Amino acid sequence: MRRHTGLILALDETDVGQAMAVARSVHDLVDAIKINWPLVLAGGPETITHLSEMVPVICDFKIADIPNTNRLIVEQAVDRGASGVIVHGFPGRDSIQAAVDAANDAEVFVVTEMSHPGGEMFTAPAAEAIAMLAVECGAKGIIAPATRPERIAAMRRLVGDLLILSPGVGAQGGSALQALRAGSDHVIVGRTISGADDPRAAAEAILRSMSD
Ligand code: NUP
Repeated sequence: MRRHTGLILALDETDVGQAMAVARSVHDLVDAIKINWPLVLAGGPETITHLSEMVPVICDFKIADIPNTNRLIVEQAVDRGASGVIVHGFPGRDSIQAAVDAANDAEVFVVTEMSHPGGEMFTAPAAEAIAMLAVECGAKGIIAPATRPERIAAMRRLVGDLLILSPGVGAQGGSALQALRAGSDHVIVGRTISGADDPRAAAEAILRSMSD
């Protein structure tokens, strides 16, 4: 994924026509579109392929299984056109390594600490160890919470030049600018764009806020 604007759209829609309309309206403003189970379950795995013809697609399947199953999931996502996948870090070194090895040229991003309040229960205490595993396994980057910019800064000190992608902007209360200032490379924004009456105008407003 090239950094063009620093913005990634999270397309959490189950109306496939609406999802494609939002994607078409903002694809030139974003570095990638991140899709998750709701859209893939609604539209089928071919949704990955259709979107990937327009823009780089990151499959946020939060893959969290034994190494062999991780490998199979990553291979399917990449074969269908994903340029990146998101995996959980808590299943441990061998599971992360299997995903990185299966991805070949596609990029693997490892969830460290989740952005929602519950993320403080189990993911936050393990985040530093997971971030180090992401580095050691050769992942392209990590996911760290825009809702807690001080945690982005802490992760940045550990992961060097790995990419940091930060969800939690807007609907979850985080600020894109604060996430970038704390060390994020890309912010991930979903409902604030996809739920807006004018998604393109909403994306442009976030981009303006990022360049303040
Ligand atoms: O810790 C995480 N928090 C999070 O919100 C890890 C994620 N991958 N996400 C995803 O980012 C979440 O599944 C959703 O797709 C997106 C945030 O969307 P929104 O809160 O901006 O609508």
